[in-house]
Amino acid sequence: MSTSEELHKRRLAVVAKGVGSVVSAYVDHAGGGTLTDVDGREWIDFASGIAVTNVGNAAPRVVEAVRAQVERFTHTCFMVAPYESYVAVCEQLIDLTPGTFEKRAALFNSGAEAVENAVKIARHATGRPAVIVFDHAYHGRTNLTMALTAKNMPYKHRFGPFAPEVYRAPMSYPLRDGGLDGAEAARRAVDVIEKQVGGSNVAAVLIEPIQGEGGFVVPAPGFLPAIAAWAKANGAVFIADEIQTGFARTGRWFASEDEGLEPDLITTAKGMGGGLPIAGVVGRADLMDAVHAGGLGGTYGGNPVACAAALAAIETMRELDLNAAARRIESVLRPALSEMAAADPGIAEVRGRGAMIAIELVLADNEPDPTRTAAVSKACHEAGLLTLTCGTYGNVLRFLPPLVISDPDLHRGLDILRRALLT
Ligand code: PLZ
Repeated sequence: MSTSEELHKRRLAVVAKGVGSVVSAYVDHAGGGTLTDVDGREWIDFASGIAVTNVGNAAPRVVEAVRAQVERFTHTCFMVAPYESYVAVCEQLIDLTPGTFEKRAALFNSGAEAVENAVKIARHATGRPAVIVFDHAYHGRTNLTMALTAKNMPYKHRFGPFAPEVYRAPMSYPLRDGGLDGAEAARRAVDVIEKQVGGSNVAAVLIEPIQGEGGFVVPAPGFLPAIAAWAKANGAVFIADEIQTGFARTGRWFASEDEGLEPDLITTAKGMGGGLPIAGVVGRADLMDAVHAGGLGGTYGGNPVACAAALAAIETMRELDLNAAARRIESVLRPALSEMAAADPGIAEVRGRGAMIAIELVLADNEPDPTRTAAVSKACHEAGLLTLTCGTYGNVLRFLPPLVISDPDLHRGLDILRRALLT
């Protein structure tokens, strides 16, 4: 078998440079809270493939369901010849998302595709053009979702022109907005929307309840409900992008639940598929069903193998109570990180919820410290802990362990981080 070094050489000759990797160790197998590379080295996984393997890697139920499904049939295209598992995944989405109103769902392949479709649905249902997004938002890499995403490098640089009718409002970012409370931050955003766009032009307000790539930004309490109330009062569709926060990651099925939100539409992906590519849009039946037959779809959307994996992943989340597991992970991570922050003036904040926790690294006066962030992350990698960075300023270290990670692995990871912060 090839070593990581050999594989990396082969890769450099054939894989486009635009596709990066956080580490250059090549994976051989993975399970629970660890990855093992082809050189036999074990890594503690604080990344979950970017918040995907909530049920762990190669989760037994998922493996079995996928195996059984590929033996029956791999693909018929739901738009050609439908099958039960697609319907069953939609039933689960409707059951698990907040809101007791009548709902419908549709399945896609990726988060970006789900976001694109949520916007299509909102525009079609309202007959309006404008989409409101927020500072630091991340919604994907396709043309429309690049427009919706805030950060230029690496996501948008020289990839324009971007889709029109996308407007950006200020986010509630307690560490960096002068301490506005939720209501004040919402007023500031609404003022921008009303003055620069006009409420009656707005098809949708799209927001991550806790921002992911943008820096694990948790808006001040009251911000999200106020924005949702404004959308409702103005006939705009409130879309929660729960692609990163969804499926038990934050200790609830969806992060929207924490503030009692009932979004009109929710986009889901990542954790729902247990590692297989599947995404969904779920929400109000009147909006979803406004679109004419044939208006939504795609060759692979809700592929039967991915649907089987999703059903097995959801069953695993219920069976192992992974919402409780995410809260337990927070109860280990948060105090340990807070202790590190108390001893280290370079850690401005510990924030997040459940198993979606981050630290923001700064210099004096809260100036972002991306250099140290990259160095700490690299030191973690060298010691065998897989961590990710994020944030508009590249100065946030985020922790996204699989929800089935063991306590010893969590503590081993924290020990590595503690040492890395000293480098
Ligand atoms: N919305 C909130 O977090 C994906 C992207 C990593 P896709 N986040 C990881 C990268 O550098 O490409 C994401 C998200 C939120 C949408 C998406 C997009 O989901 O499945 O990557 O298309």
